[in-house]
Amino acid sequence: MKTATVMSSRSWEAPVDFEQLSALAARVRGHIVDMCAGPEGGHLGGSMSIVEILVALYFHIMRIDPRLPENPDRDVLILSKGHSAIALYAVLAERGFFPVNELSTYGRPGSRLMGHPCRDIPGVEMPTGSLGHGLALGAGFALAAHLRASRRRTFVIVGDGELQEGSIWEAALGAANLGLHELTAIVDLNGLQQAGETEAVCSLKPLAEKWTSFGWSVEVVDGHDLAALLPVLAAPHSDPPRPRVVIANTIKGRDIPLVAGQVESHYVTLSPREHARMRDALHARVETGAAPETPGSRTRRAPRINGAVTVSTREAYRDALVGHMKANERLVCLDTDTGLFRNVDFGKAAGRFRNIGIAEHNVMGVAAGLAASGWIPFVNTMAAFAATRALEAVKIDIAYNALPVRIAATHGGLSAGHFGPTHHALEDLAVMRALPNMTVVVPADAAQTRALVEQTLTLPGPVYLRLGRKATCQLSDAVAPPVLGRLQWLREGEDVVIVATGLYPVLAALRAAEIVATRGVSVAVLNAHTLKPFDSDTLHAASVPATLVMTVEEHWPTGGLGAAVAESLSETLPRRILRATMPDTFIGVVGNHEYLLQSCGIHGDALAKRITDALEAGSAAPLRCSPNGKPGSHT
Ligand SMILES: Cc1ncc(C[n+]2csc(CCOP(=O)(O)OP(=O)(O)O)c2C)c(N)n1
Ligand SMILES: [Mg+2]
Repeated sequence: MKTATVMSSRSWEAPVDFEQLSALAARVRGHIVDMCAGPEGGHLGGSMSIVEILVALYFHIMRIDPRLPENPDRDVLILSKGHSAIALYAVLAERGFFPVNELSTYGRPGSRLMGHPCRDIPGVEMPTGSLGHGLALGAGFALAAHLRASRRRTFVIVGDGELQEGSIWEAALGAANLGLHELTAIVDLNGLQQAGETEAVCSLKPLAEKWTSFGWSVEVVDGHDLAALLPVLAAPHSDPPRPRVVIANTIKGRDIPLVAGQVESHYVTLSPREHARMRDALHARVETGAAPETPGSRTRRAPRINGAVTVSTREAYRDALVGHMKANERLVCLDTDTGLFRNVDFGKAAGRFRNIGIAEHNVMGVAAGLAASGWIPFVNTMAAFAATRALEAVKIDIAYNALPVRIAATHGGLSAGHFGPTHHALEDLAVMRALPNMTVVVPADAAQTRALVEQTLTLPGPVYLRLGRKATCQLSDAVAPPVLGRLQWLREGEDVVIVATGLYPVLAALRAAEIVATRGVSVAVLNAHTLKPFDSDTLHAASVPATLVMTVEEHWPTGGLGAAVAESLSETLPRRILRATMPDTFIGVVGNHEYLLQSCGIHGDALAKRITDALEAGSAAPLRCSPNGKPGSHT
């Protein structure tokens, strides 16, 4: 096998062309700004802070060859702070892993460049985005090199806010104990996380001493100074051999006027004007391939949804909670650096809001302790992290003890859109339904969120509230308020019953009902805003005259709404059930929420086709209208 000899000839011993590296860094910054002007925007601040680190690694330090990405002796980089993916994409493209003009596809339907890195992208070693994973992954790559006596070096870039995750410190302890001296962690010490200053949220001080006490050798460096960075990163290992951490002082949003050093740089979607201003400011006169589309020129391949887009369920939750906290002194709000409550005025309830930091498992334990002491904690996190990373604490500390913790889980289902699979929550309903004492609620819109948050306030046990990300149209303008624990009738019908959960599945169900109604099939539509406890009474009443029941949800096939309906009907009223879910495969597609649902068949036309196909297949004669408007073969 060709190995080191065909690897990059670059090495620390080679002369450094600082001018070339600086020009590369400027080009990379230009690409980052361009990507933030795309339809979905991007994590600008944390990408700008690691530009020089990535340029130094990929263009001078790491032994890599884009033509041999699988070479077992290659050096490895894990971007543990995966939200800075656009910086990595820009550097990988410049380094030749894929064409530079592919960067203009970032975040768009059909692209492979999603909001967080995934393995389909040449040069990306491991998918990241859920913070706190990368150091353990890096330890694995380093251990692999140990086992085959390879010269491989492994680098892991972690955020300073990310250091609040307990898994980082388990990995740090473990790597030192394994003697992984070829492992280098680089802390992007930009002093900011999503919701504020890292020191204010959860102090890291004394940071160097912490790493030293975990058995690491520590170097502190200016993370934007290539002349300082290169020798530190190049040093093969410390003496005595230990894993090394490079604490790089950086500036979030570096070089970007108005937002440099500001928390506002965290995530931005640039208007064409802002984009032009930032490009000018960067003085980056570099060709980057296709120009980013302006918002007006986008084609949306989404289901047609009527109604003005107004407010998201997560904002409705936030506003409702703040109101309740002012009125009820037992309510506490625990945040995990979601940024949702940034600049919110809690008034006299201000002392009962705490940002615990990026520490989802920890926050569930804190919430359980508070609840056991008589408080009613609301925990804000993303659905993906609540249902998996924090699960053991949710199960053992909260659910088993039936404590009144409310888990407000944003970015439910596919609503994280182009952020990609690390941020999608498609198992959460199954997981939360499986836990004893848990109430599981999925409001379809803002008004339902307000109503259901209020109705859950007095529940003695825990509640899982699945929320979305972006503003949507509102269903409630046309329907009665929801009643916790009850299925909500949205449309009457007799031949088929569709039960849907979440706004887009509900809208798709209503559309499908309209379509098949034109063929004389009468369809009832029920909104399942409460999945547990499940309202078998209403389901059964609706299903008695029907021959077919369909469920529609943003979830894997197992354990969600389809399962709840099947469990309920199979006990006393067996019916044929069609489940519209995500396919039981990894969804590597890039696109916004609506596009992803469309590609998984959650839209009116696809559902209508499944219904008519099923009815035709189940009947002796093809589907035909009878005089009373019902299919003749289904009497
Ligand atoms: C487990 C997990 N929790 C929360 C988030 C949401 N999130 C994305 S970036 C971010 C802030 C990260 O701060 P830091 O590590 O300092 O990186 P920087 O923003 O400075 O690049 C948060 C909370 C996440 N991606 N993963
Ligand atoms: Mg930071």
